[in-house]
Amino acid sequence: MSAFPEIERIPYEGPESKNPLAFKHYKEDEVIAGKTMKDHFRFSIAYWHTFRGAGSDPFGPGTMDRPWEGSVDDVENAKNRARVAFEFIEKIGAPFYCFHDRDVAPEGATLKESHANLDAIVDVFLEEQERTGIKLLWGTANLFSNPRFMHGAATSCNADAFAYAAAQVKKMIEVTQRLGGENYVFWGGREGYQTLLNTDMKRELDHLAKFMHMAVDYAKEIGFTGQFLFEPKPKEPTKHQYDFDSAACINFLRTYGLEDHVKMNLETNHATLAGHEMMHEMEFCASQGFLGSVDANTGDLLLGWDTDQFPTNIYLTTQTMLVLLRHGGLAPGGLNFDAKVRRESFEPVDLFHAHIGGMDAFARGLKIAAKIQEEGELDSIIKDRYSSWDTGVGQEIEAGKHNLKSLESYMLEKGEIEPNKSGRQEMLENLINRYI
Ligand code: XLS
Ligand code: NI
Ligand code: NI
Repeated sequence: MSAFPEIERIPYEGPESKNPLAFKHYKEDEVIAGKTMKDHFRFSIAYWHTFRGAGSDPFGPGTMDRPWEGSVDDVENAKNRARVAFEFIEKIGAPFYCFHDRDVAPEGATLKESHANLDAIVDVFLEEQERTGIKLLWGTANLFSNPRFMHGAATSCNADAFAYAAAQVKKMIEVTQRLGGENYVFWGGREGYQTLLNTDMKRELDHLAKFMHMAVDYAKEIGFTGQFLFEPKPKEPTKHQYDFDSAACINFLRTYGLEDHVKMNLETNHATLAGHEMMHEMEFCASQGFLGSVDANTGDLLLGWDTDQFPTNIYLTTQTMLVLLRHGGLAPGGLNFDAKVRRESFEPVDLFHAHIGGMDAFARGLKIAAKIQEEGELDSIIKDRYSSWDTGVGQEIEAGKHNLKSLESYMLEKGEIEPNKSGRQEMLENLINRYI
């Protein structure tokens, strides 16, 4: 039985179409800058928002109308939901999906029961993956919802909470492997603190590193070859999350010898909460060799929390795609819509509008970024800006031929620096707008 009987697979109708249930720009097999759109984006649907998001907020309960949900949250209901999820992913035409263990199957009375519930749904996922060709971009474990994780999981003051979380991660790495998942994500959840008055920060950070090493070791032991990813977020739910931003995460990974095993999963709304533009986070990770995957969404600049909205801003998607084109893309990562419809958008069809909008916004961003890239104006301006490093003293410094003494002699003789050139920021902003 279909959950969306009135909706066909979303077609591409082109920029002139006024059909709200058609793509205007996303055409999966169109080749841009040497790759199909499907391969550029590797779009993924987030199970937790799209199939479990009820629309509750601190002021009221859920609002979502999801006619396929039964009245009890049991394994049968979860199996049915899994079929609905694949019908949706198929109709929207995304090649990937992502989930946390507890999104897909109800938690049992014991860990053993929870494992069994999860296995029952993974069986359905395997069938559906086989039937549709849809793949798992990444798996992860929910180590933050259950009250046992009130103090965190890997960074909890309670060693048993650490152990319980470890058991969940072991299971989810196995599940991710069974489903052929290409990545495994660690997002901090409650790994952080509310007050330093009760917190041994060093001990908590050491434990977090130990936890990640255990995961890396276990993956090796069972031959799981997916990429591990660490997802930065500065705050929420804790006041200070240890995975604050990519600079903090990369420092953590290097400090604890994890840098060869873990890359970053960057989320747009988390970047802005940390006071960065997404482009900053992406460029920084790329420059350090840590760009792994993207949780594509956007925040609301007037609201100071993680609103997880669908990306619709062409300027943002253009910037994102500029960085990705420059650095050769994301695979084995992808663009996962870690985004939810607003509480007021409670009908199932709203899920389609939201994802169509996000995919189209990225498709336009890609077309614009590819054009900018192809015509090369921006790149040549950047290259020219650093031209003093291509010859003379600049070239010599880069080649390691100088020290403070030799540079003093150089400057004493020369007396003053070559005149600076304008940064041309306004001209460059106009240039980008010309393409948009
Ligand atoms: C929450 C995070 C979460 C991760 C997966 O803010 O974005 O959804 O992506 O645990
Ligand atoms: Ni996320
Ligand atoms: Ni988020």
